Amino acid sequence: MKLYSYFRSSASYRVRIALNLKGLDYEQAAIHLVKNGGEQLSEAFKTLNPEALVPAFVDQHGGEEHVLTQSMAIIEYLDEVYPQHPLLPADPVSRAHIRAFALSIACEVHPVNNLRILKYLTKTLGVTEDQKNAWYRHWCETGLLVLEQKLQSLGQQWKYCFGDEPGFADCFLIPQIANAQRFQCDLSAMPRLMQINQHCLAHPAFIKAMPANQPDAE
Ligand SMILES: N[C@@H](CCC(=O)N[C@@H](CS)C(=O)NCC(=O)O)C(=O)O
Repeated sequence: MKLYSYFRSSASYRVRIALNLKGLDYEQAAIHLVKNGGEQLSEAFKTLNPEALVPAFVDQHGGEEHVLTQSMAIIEYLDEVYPQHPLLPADPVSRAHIRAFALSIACEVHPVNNLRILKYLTKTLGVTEDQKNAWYRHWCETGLLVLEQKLQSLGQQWKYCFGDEPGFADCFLIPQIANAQRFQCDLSAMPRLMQINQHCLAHPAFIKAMPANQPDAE
């Protein structure tokens, strides 16, 4: 199996965590999102993923090779095909809550702060660097604060988001926190998220998935 990724890409980071939690061996192909005008925009990469986004994931299943895209679809595929260390519980209500948590990151926080959006703000709309960073922090802090409140309202002292084993939600949360810290977001009102982050960053699957530990890290 092969993961097309960029060390700093949080969507790729989600998939790396899931692969590592399942103990799967995978090859990585680096797609540099900045160098060479953005390698995700190359014709070669767009034949794999016409959306020009990482990650893309290649795996053999049913005797054929498949190219999968969209981190959540890839992670759900991994969970369905490789049952070791299940990422989602069996109970439909818990699954819905956990997916909602992950979707808050994947659909509400991440897309408005993606590289191409930030580039459009500065290069096309003439927004300053400071204004761009304020935009980033606003959407990231707003989205993460809701997740902090959700977890606090559960009143649980689990080690990870939804239990004492890391799972689906943690695959999404940790990369978003890494991005938030890179953009110097204020996370002081999120003690529960920070506690989970600390636990995850001490776990071997997360350590192996960290941007700094990737072959293409700069
Ligand atoms: N919803 C997609 C998002 C993928 C995505 O936005 N990837 C970013 C890196 S985290 C990317 O490739 N950005 C390239 C660009 O903005 O040009 C997923 O979850 O896979």
